[in-house]
Amino acid sequence: MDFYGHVIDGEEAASLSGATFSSTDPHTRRPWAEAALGDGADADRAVSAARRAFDHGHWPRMGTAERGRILHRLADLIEEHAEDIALADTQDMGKPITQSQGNDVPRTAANFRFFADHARLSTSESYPMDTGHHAYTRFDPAGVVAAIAPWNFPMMLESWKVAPALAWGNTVVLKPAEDTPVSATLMARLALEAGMPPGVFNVLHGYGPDSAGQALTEHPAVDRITFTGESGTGRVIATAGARHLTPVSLELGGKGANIVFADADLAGAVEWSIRAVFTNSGQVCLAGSRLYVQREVYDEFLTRFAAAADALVVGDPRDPAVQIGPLASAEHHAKVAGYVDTIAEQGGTLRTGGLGDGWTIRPTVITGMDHTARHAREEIFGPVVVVIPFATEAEAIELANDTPYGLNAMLFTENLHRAHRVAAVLRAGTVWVNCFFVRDLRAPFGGVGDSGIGREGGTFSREFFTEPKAVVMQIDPAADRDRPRSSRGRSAR
Ligand code: TXE
Repeated sequence: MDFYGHVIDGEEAASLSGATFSSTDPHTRRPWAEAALGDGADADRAVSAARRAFDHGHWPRMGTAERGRILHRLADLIEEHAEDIALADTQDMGKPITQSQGNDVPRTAANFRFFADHARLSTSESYPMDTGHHAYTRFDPAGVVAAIAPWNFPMMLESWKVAPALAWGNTVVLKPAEDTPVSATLMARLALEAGMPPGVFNVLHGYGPDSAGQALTEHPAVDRITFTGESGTGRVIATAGARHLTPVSLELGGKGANIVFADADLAGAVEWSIRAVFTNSGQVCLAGSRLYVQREVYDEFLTRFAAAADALVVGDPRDPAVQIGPLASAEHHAKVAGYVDTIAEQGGTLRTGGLGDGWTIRPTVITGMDHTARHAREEIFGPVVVVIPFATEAEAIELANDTPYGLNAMLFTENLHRAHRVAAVLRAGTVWVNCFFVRDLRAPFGGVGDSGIGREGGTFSREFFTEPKAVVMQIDPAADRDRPRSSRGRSAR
């Protein structure tokens, strides 16, 4: 089995304790890679390296163009190694290879390119003052960023944190999820090859509680914590951040409402709804796993939707024909299987799907279930959807908003007025109209309620990963002198 170490201060390293853990391939259900198992001492080593690189190194002081060149080179290398990286994520967590290669790797490279350019081209506001002064804003890097990532889109979600943090001149310690350690080490190796100075981008492997993750979030030398994962874990991490008043950005779970109105283009609604719930075998925080369909088209939609779900190819995720792979781990499979086993108990009917071979769950469509049932309220994080009819627009909005989550929602309609009207009142960080998963990296991304705190993307990432600073400069001493003594130096605004 190949070994994947921490990457600290430009060196690939074993843990100080020598401990390791293995990653299991969910298709074969056998270990396929080994990684260093970090603890508090390793976290301290990684944070200290990042601290030194920030306090004394060249990276935070480099121009954005120079940093950008290195980040673009990294994006090129990621594309050159697309096959290996995609296979690593697929073997680590079972996602179909067409998705890791067709979506995750290109989006990872795009994230590095976008944030490199965004930092370089970004402007800052300046305020000419009537007092003969001029105020302007600087966006100085925040310092050491701890990035804690989940396993569902390993490298892609890691890059969504790492790319803006680095582009804005921070140094980073990334802790990938324990289910998916491999691509993080690959990314750090490529960063060094791209010319990133040692200590700027470090990778620390290990678990969360009482392990590397917890130690990282509690470390006093960390200046920002960015986390994607479960809402409960988000609460623990927010508490850890509070101890040192470290700002946190939390992208947490979701239970996306997907509303199909009777005036929708039904073929399009079926196609997008299939993607919305079965992409990545349903292991997506944005999954449209509550599907509300207007009564007039309910039967027709359901017939087409269930047939399309049934037609999805389940199997070995390395086979390019396969659309649904196994779930990421035995534990996660047990959780999702628990929901499948209790469909009848919760008043539902299994329209199609159910348990598959090994750790797979076949695309599962549930009907007849009340909106208040567990399956319709809790984040299942698997290929399981509850389909519920509704009568009016007002009812659809009420059902969609009746959730502690608020990451995203989808709606399908051909009525322009309705599209804007409903999008405006849905309580969610993102609303997709007649589409799903389409992202503009300049737009805010994040959730409300139990789905998180803060937004990232474009200037929203800049806000989080920098310390905006106001500089006020006297430009015209005469203008200040001419003002009454009592108001000198005070803003006219
Ligand atoms: O998440 P965790 P898990 C949801 C999904 C899934 C459930 C559990 O419903 O079934 O969460 O998945 C690190 N201090 N999502 O257990 O625990 C951990 O090591 C510091 C939604 O994988 O949140 C890993 O790197 N770090 C989600 C990361 O947190 C800690 C994506 C995520 O693990 C920590 C994934 C601690 N105390 C799961 N505890 C989404 N929003 O997309 C854990 N970690």
